[in-house]
Formats: sequence, C-alpha cells, structure tokens
Amino acid sequence: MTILFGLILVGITLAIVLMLRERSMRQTRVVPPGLQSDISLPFEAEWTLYHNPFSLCSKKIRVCLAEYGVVFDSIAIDLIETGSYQNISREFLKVNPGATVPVLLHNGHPIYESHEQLNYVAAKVDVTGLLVPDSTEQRQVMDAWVHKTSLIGDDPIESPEATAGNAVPGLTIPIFASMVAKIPVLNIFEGLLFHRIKQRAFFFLMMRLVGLPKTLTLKPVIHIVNRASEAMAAHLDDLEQQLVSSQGPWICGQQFSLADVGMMVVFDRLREGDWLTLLVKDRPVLDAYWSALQQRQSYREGCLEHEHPAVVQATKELVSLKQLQRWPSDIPQ
Ligand SMILES: N[C@@H](CCC(=O)N[C@@H](CS)C(=O)NCC(=O)O)C(=O)O
Repeated sequence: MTILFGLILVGITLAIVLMLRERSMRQTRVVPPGLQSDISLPFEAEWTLYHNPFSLCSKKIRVCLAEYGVVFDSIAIDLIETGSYQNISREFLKVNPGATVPVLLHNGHPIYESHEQLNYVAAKVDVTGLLVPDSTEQRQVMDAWVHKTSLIGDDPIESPEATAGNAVPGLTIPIFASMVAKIPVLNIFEGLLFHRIKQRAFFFLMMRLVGLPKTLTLKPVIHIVNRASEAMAAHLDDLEQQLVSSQGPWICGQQFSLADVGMMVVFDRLREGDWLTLLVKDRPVLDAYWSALQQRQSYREGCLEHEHPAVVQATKELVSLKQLQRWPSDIPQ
C-alpha cells in the first residue's frame, strides 16, 4: 500500500515537473501589432504566410495577397477547430508568442495583426494605388472600414458592437461546435495547459463535451449568438448606407479597396455559418455587393481554394438542423 502510494506520488510529481518544463519552453505573451523589425526568423522567400484555412483573419490576408498577385511561402498552421493546437506548439510560439494566426513575414520579420498586415503589404507593393484610394477623403473611408472589419482584442465575443469583425466569433459558435465534435478531448486539454487565452480552450472543451445541438440550447450561448447577430445586422445597416452613398459597387465607390477585402471575408463567414438568409437575403444592395465579391478571382484564391472539409461538413450540418426544424427557436435563422 505504502509502495503504491509512493509510486503514485512520484508519478504525479514527475507529471507536474514535465508540465512546468514544457510550459517554460512555450513562452506566450501579448505581442505588439505591426512590423517587428527587431525579430528575425528563418525565411526563404521575401514573403511567408503562417495561416489557417478557416481563420477569418487568415482569409483576409490571403485575399489581399491574391489581389496584389504577391507570391508567398505558405505555411498552414492547425488551430484546435481544424484538428490540433499547432498554434501553441514550441515552434509556432517562436513565430508568434501571441499564439494566433495569421503571421506574415517580410524578409523574415513578422508583422502581427491582420489589419496591420494589409496596410503593410499595400505600403510595400501598391505603387499604383490599386487597392488604396488616392484622395484623402476616400482613404479615410477605406481606413474606417478596414477597422470596422477587423477582429480586435483577446475577447471579441464581449464586444460584437465594436466592429463587424468582432461580431463574427459569436456567429461562428455553431460552426466551432460542429467542428470540435470530431476532435479528441485530449487535444483540447493541451490548450487548457498552454494557451495564453484560457477561456478560448474552456469554451472549446465545453462545446466538445456537450455537442452541437446541446451547445445551441445553453443560455449563455443563446445570448452570445443573439447579441452577435443583432450587432452584425447593425454593421450591415452601416454597410448598406455606405454602399448607397458611395454609389457602389464597392465601399469606396468605383474602386475595390482593402475595405472590401475585409468585408469579403466577413460575408464568407456568414455563408459558412448559413447566416446569409437572415442577414443578407431580401437586402438587394447587400446581395448585389456579395455577388460582386464572389466574382473576384481573389475570393476563389483566398477563400474557396482553402475550404476545410470540416467547415464544409459543419455548414451542411447547420443547414440540415434548420431543414429538420431542430434549430432552437431562441436562435434566429
Ligand atoms: N486581431 C488578430 C486576431 C488573431 C486571431 O485571434 N486569430 C485567430 C484565428 S482568426 C486565432 O489564431 N485563434 C487561435 C486561438 O486562439 O487558439 C488579427 O487580426 O490578426
């Protein structure tokens, strides 16, 4: 009995020591936005993009690079919803101790935050003003909408009214719940141990344990999704007004700009989450805008060509829940 107790104690101590050692090798912290000229990482091409097929911000920078025809080295990083926490691996934390994607490297120097990446790429390659209007007034409009489509802060779910980008995670919960249903619980535990933002890992674990249908009946989830949907509707009202006043087809009028890049990926997420019927259909201005966005080659290159099978499956599952009238009545559809 005493020997068994001793062995268990040794086992627990060893596990704690190993965990603490591992934690010390996975240094994570908040990182400053923009170019980090003091950090040099190994690189082969002028531009390297660490990104994830499903991530909203990764789509945004892929679309931007596609619009400019910038060739880049592509390094796909898994997030828990696409399989595992590769974003908190020792290797990736050297690239971004903040543990998020996308990260763009220019000649080995990382640029953090996707909206900063858009502006950085434009400043480096946009000599003709392809995606950046010439006039100060239009430039201000573009900047305001790049901001409005950005995902800001560590807890965007708490501020969906701040930007359309921040209204996206709440509306993505049904997709997340469907995707993590197939992920081993142990993979999610890794996040509880090593992720900088623990509440994200807790949320994924909860969704994994209760499953999609039950997740959608939880009061806090109903509240988050409804709040996000109302906030997104208000952001889309603003967009409609802007498109009317610019006379379209784009946010800055005749010129497709970085603002439309940001908005394209927000609409694409609404498509993936089956939110277009609720938020876009019956609104001709927004519907025409979304049709125009889908015509662009950059939409194909930055979004469709990276579609993840688990996301395609999730969208089907959401559509089918609605068709079978198993969608909870407390959540709009
Ligand atoms: N404000 C950041 C947001 C980055 C972010 O939160 N990325 C998400 C994907 S869109 C991520 O990496 N999530 C992984 C995780 O938190 O574990 C940006 O615009 O780049």
